[in-house]
Amino acid sequence: MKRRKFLKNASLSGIGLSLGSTFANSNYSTKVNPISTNSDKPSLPVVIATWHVPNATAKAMEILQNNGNVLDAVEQGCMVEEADIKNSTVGKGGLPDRDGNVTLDACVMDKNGNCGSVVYLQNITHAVSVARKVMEDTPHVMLAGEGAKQFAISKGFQAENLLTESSKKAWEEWKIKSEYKPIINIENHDTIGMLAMDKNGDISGACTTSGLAYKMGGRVGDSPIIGSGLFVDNQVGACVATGLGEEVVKTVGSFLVVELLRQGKSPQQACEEAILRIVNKPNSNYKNFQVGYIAMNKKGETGSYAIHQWFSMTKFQDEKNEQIQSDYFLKK
Ligand code: SD4
Repeated sequence: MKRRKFLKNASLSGIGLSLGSTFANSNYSTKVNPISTNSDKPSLPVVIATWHVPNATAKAMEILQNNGNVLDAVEQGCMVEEADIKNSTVGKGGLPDRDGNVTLDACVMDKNGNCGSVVYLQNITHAVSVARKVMEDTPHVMLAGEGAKQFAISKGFQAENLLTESSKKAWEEWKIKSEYKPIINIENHDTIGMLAMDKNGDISGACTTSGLAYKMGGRVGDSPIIGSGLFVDNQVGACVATGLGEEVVKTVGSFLVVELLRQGKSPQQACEEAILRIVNKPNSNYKNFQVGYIAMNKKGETGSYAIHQWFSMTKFQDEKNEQIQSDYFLKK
């Protein structure tokens, strides 16, 4: 089975840490994210997203090139992955918790600093769109569980079963041993976090995930937590995270990156410092988990950094929609 084969292929550190083996085993050419400099002024619009999601970035770019709204761009980009049942970490087809329930976390943040979020949402594929509705149509920032689901239904979202044949089979196989380890398992791509800047220089961001496979019932990760999984400050820049959410939450990662941008760090430097904040904690167990950040500053410069190899971002700019392998901390 694909997932099992993937785990078997895991080679990082010999500890079963599975990070983007697709990239490890493919002909994908290694291009480490360069540090942008002030001299080569990036052209706009620009879209970046965590992992290899060219269809998602293409959708977002299409909207921006047609002078669409930057929030529409990130929402609709993320919706591409939510609807893809082959993506086992987002929306329909996402791997369930240990009880077999698919529970989604998502958030959006716009150029005016408004935000909306849903946590522990069940039966609705487009969690990112529900998060946007929370932002736009309620006085709140965050809705959870049954309340979030009922709100979505009241807004016309269809309730459906998000557990596909294949995710059900994977869960049933997992149940045989029922071993939960805080491992980040990535097949083709993962949680999608997306940041975009339109041609006027305005930024929005979105993030959506089914969270960690076989998590405890009720578990919520970093992805829907404003400041942890995502933060946008249209004056300064934006950041979105992927990986072991608990570690991102403990360092309020995305907010940290944006504050480092505010201090004048480049997106690359800011992502690196936020990763160091995790690995330099006393007794950090960082060899056993992955965290990756992507960031963008107000000039449209971008950066990314992760703890382990094989994190990548997809970047669409200047007609080029390319996968850029991220630099990383743990070098042998
Ligand atoms: C979470 N950060 O729920 C998400 C999962 C993820 O790579 O990004 N996995 O913790």
